[in-house]
Amino acid sequence: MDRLKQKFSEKASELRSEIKAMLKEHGDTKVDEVALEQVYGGARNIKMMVWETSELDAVEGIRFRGFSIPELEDLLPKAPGGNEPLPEGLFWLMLVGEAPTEEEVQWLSKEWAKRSSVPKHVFDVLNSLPLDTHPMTQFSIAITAMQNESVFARRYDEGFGKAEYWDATYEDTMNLVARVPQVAAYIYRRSFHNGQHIASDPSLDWAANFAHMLGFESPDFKELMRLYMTIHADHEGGNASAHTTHLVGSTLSDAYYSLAAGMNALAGPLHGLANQEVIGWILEMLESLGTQTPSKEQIAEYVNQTLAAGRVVPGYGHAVLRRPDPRFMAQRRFAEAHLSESPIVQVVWKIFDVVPGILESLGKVKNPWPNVDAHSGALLIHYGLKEFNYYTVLFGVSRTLGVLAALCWSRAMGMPLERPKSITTAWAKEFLAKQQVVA
Ligand code: CMX
Repeated sequence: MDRLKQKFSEKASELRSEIKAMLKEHGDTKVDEVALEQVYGGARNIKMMVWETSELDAVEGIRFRGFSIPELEDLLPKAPGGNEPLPEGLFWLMLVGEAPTEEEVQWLSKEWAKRSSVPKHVFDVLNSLPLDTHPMTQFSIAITAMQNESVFARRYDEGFGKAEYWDATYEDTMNLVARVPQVAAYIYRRSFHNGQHIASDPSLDWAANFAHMLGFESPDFKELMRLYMTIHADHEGGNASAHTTHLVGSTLSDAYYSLAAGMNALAGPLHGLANQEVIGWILEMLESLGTQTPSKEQIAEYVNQTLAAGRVVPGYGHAVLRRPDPRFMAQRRFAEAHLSESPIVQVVWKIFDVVPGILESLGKVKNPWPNVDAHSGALLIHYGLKEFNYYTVLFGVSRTLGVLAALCWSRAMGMPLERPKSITTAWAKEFLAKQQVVA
């Protein structure tokens, strides 16, 4: 058993016993009440699942195993000479709840490099798709195409027992995390660089190797990828990509099917696709205004036109957060350190000055502040990654870390099939009528 698996196994066995004892004593304790508007309103805020790897606070933002993003920036090991946390470190932290040492992170980089070979048929499947197939469609298909390699599915067919589910899921997770950068880079080079692919360099860390395979060699871009891959990885369990992965996984679909499903959820414009929408919207704005350096008044006018057309302002608002997203602020700090003079970054900062006031004045937007997607595109454009319909794949590569670490926990805890109750409107009316009779 490898060292991370061993550690995970020990932690999981401890927590399993704790949960068993807790449920035995307090299993019938109420932790929530549900109002009708929550049932009709996208299940906001209903506590109905367990997600060990991270927790979202509406005001403070995301905490990974209790650590905020600024804290992670201090806590997690960096690449030699680098300042940004290595995503390997975050994965380790999410999986076992302890920050790894430099040596453990190096071990993990090597372990993923060892497991990173993608079966040839996956590239054949990708090559059979029209070149203009959306990169997220290609990504989802490629993940599903790898499913024939699932250790979980094979061992399930062989008839293995429940107690071993987590072990096979760990193997699938490690293999998938190791492979998704290669798959994602292949999609990028085939779609936008005439199929001129770049071989992996296993001597690099996971994010730097991804940057290298995409075709970006500057040390700053590699640093950006380390930060990007860290901050997009997890956002507790209720967001659409995480929850979808969890739901599909709860049927004992393996990690490949579960991740592909989660990626299909990420591809929606109200979720991960917003990162492509943001930059598309900014570029449309600049073209429509006929300037690369719009004034705040011009931006405000364009925002009002967007709203008047019945569209949302992409990159702003959030179902849970009620302050500027710390993931936005982390990217802003990166931009201040590396590219504060970039014209497109300046535009993003001016939008940040203008949009919250306008959204607030509508009186209905619960969170007028920027989310993670408001900044990322400007950073990528600056470094030359301009094909913005690819951006959600970057988000997806990172999100793989969080949702699969969480799937390992769901398997280790023996989480059951997820099956909440739905109602009809007729049931709601009848229920309300009965309540009134009682009152
Ligand atoms: N622009 C315009 N209107 C907005 C808005 C925005 N950025 N954010 C919310 N609103 C509107 C909603 O559309 C809703 O309007 P209606 O009542 O007319 O339907 C109203 O304000 C209330 O919505 P809310 O409770 O504040 O927000 P929700 O929890 O329903 O939705 C989200 C959250 C993210 C879908 C929404 O803020 C949005 O559409 N934002 C733009 C898309 C975006 O950036 N998505 C990425 C989120 C991060 C991620 O998951 O990756």
